[in-house]
Amino acid sequence: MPKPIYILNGPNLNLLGLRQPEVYGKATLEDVAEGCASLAAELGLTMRFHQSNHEGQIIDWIHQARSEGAGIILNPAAYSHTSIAILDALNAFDGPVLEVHISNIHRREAFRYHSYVSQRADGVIAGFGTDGYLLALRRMATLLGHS
Ligand code: CA2
Repeated sequence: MPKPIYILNGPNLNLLGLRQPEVYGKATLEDVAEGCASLAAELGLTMRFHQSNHEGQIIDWIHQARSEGAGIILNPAAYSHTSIAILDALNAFDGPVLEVHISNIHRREAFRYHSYVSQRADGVIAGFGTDGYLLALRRMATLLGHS
């Protein structure tokens, strides 16, 4: 059985589609999970899709992916800009890591310009709305030799 792609989402992304549609769009996180599941199946991949508002939980999923995951797609949300702990966890993971941001973090407040996670990411997608998750999955398939 091939290992799944871990698609991890950080704090407040459970509110996706419910508030600030002008920044993050109208799709809910459940819509994003469904879109990812159907594309993953098309690409011959399996996935585990998670969201947490807690840094330690995200780190625990990254640790789990060390033995159970083929790759990680991560929208760390605000932890992108603050979390050396998530960077350290990702540095202990051997497979591909892709970072996704729904909004273009470089066209927003200056405190969003820097992401600790980008130092480990094999690629970064920002400003493509929730399509960024699908683009990241396609790239993940290429990196894992599934396309
Ligand atoms: O653009 C992104 O995907 C972000 O990772 C989203 C984070 C933000 O802190 C990053 O700078 C960029 C915020 C996620 C909060 O999501 C919400 C969605 C709807 C309503 C309120 C928050």
